[in-house]
Amino acid sequence: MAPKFRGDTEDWLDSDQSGRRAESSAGRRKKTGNVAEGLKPEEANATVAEVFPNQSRVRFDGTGHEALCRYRRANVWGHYRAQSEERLDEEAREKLLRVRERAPVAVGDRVKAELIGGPQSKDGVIEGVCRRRNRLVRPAPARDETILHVLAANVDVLVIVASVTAPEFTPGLVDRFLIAAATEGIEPILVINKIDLLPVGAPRTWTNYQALGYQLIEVCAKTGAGLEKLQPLLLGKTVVFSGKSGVGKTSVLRKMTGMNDLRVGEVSDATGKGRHTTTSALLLPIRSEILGGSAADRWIDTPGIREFGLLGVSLEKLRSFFPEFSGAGCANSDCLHMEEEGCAVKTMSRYESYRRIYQSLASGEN
Ligand SMILES: Nc1nc2c(ncn2[C@@H]2O[C@H](COP(=O)(O)OP(=O)(O)OP(=O)(O)O)[C@@H](O)[C@H]2O)c(=O)[nH]1
Ligand SMILES: [Mg+2]
Ligand SMILES: [Zn+2]
Repeated sequence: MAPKFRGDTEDWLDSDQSGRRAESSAGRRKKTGNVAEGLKPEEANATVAEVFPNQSRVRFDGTGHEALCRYRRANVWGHYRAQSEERLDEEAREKLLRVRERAPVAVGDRVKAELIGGPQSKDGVIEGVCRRRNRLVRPAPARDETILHVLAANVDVLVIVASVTAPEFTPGLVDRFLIAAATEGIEPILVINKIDLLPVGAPRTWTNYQALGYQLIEVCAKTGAGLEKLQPLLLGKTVVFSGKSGVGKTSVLRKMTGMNDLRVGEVSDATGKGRHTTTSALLLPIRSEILGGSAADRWIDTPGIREFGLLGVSLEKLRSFFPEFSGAGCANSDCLHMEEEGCAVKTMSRYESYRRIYQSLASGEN
């Protein structure tokens, strides 16, 4: 098994490339310019299925053959930072030029790969990467700088998984995911799992999302209840499952695909400490017959996260991600809903979430 990321951003660089780290950022920027365009979509022949420090596992179109690939550095180096940034405002773009992605590709990236040594070979080289349609990205705190952690690229649907209990439902992470999805043009679906653990008559604190117009589905991965509503929304699409650890992302995927070899968080050893949870984003190897012959082969499981920092969201823009606020009738249309007198938003259901995100953005924490 390939080694895991140690949090070192440029694990994937060979020594020649590492030498360039010393260059001024301006010099580096210039170097990235000429390869940032990437491949044309029709030049790609594979999708990145899993990313390791110095290589990635890719899955070839058509055959489904997989190979562990290193990077053709001249083509891949420098490409990775310049993607989907035109969507961001200038301040955010400037900031992005100063941070780097953890790896040159992400799960879901479309690439051109070549096998080394015959069609059955398990080794290859990534020759180039297509420009991304979008990406689900968060700043990941590293030693003394911020690096970007791209959870997945070229995503149609983000399934935000939360659970009734263990861990308990909290709106903070949900709202951050909703903002990230809106920023990148990804359709969000909120899935509340472990509905079997909801005591009779207990309040459903998540129903306000439905009232706000978000797609919300209550499910039970244990029995499969509710999954018949979820599955049709995901067929033929690139879907990322994200949420806190333990909410049941892998369990839901397992139940929907019948892939029982996917690892879920069961306590497995004698001391009760060993948990087999998802450790890296993974494009599931869904065989077409599993889902009735559809092309739904791009479902991505991700490891649980505790925090999701936002990129490219200014304080002024933040309120636009809470569209219900605009109908609240604040006296002042420029109201940021923080210190203003007569603000009408402060009693609304997502206000607390808004205030927290505003404060963390204002303090530079994303
Ligand atoms: N009661 C109940 N337990 C569930 C349900 N779905 C999942 N679980 C349990 O919740 C635990 C965590 O499930 P996972 O599927 O590993 O959760 P995950 O979100 O993939 O976690 P990470 O991989 O760590 O991010 C396991 O013990 C599951 O058996 C459910 O619908 N009901
Ligand atoms: Mg998991
Ligand atoms: Zn206000």
